[in-house]
Amino acid sequence: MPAFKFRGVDFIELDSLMSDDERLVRDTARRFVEENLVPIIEQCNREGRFPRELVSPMADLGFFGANLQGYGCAGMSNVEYGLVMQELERGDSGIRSFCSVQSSLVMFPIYALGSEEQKEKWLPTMAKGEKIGCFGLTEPDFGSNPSGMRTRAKKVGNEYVLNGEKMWITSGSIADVAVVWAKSEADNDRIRGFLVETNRPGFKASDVHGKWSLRASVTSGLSLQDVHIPAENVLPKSDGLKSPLMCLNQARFGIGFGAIGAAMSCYDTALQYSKLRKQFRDQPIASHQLVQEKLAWMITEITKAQLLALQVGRLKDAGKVQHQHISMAKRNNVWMALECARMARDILGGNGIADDYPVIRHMMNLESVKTYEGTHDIHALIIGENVTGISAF
Ligand code: TGC
Ligand code: FAD
Repeated sequence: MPAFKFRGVDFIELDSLMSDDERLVRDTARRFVEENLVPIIEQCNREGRFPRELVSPMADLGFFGANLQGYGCAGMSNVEYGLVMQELERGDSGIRSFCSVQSSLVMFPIYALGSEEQKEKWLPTMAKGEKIGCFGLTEPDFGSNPSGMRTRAKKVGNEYVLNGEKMWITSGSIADVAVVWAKSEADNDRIRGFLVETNRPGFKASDVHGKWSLRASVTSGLSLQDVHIPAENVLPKSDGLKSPLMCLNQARFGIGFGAIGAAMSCYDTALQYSKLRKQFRDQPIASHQLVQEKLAWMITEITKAQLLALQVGRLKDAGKVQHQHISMAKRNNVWMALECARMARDILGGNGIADDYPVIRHMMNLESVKTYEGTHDIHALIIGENVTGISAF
């Protein structure tokens, strides 16, 4: 069980900027995490086990495809969806990852780029958590630069035949369906999205072992060797690299909120610990100026991150968000959370490296979050390109 009970972090009455519905969604997700995830997460992390038993209860709360309308989805606003991500990541980045992939990287492309038949077939069962999805963009030789991908789709009669390798795929080996991005020979090698049922001959998922980060999340390599899929499995509205990037906007937005959750967990743990731990003249370490400076830095940066995420969410709900806004939220808030985790780890001293406290797990997880969905530096270049008009990739 956790050392301290989480008390929420709201320094400047941010709750007053939220509607009753938004607070209700946040508090419901918070209670779910407190009651269901927090009690088991350290053990899952030790065992390197994804807590699959939480999929159905998360579905019951409408977490999958939460900000999509119809097809059994909850129809939440983007801010509400972000707050769910924040609370899940307060529990563990790996569980938020699962939800990001299911919602933003599999259900969203089907919703935005799919045919009516594809939507009817997949969205209701995915919303219920009965089917699980994964998103295959990254390849062994193409991470930050997915446009170079080698995976290919060849049209043969009424089928496509897919060949290629994907790497670092969240939920790969537990997925029922993979959204695979491939160059389509029939479309002058334009990148298109394909729905590949994972039980098709020639499809193989092999888990990555030895991870020191996101241990409660499944990460796999995918191999596709002459995988035949019916022609109707192509996402009809997918066209070029902008299609997967559109999906990444949704997931990066969720991370912009999610990382705040991990930071809040680290800050609140460090604050409570610092008031109890005594060193020198029987005084709590919270009474030392250097410790206070760290706590002040953390609460200030968390507050700035909360404002940034909320405004980006408001823009998204108003249909005005630009992808560079989302890049700023992802980049800043993950960096901020990782710095908070490192400072909290420091404040906990030796206890900071043990899983009696959630801090070291968040710190290790956030190293992945800094890298996936566009690395910290790639997002700097996206913002840099936007403000200068010059691409520096
Ligand atoms: P570039 O020429 O700049 O763009 C190609 C086309 O896309 C358009 N575009 C976007 N559209 C929508 N949203 C965005 N964010 C967009 N960014 C660009 C662009 O206008 C262009 O459109 P058009 O009409 O001219 O074709 O492409 P580039 O090859 O130079 O690359 C740009 C770059 C580097 C920003 C992009 O490749 C990139 O974002 N790289 C990072 C890769 C990445 O984020 N991979 C993530 C993999 S999935 C993952 O990590 C899941 S983790 C899940 C979890 O567990 O939570
Ligand atoms: P590289 O692209 O090789 O980058 C290495 C370093 O070089 C980075 O510091 C980067 O910033 C820097 N760099 C690269 N290009 C430039 C440049 N032009 N200028 C300056 N610096 C540069 N992918 C999926 O498709 N689906 C998933 O579900 C998924 N889940 C993941 C889960 C985990 C746990 C992890 C770790 C990754 C996951 N990924 C997934 C892959 C992830 O998106 C990539 O790891 C990420 O995009 C970076 O690619 P890379 O690892 O190949 O690093």
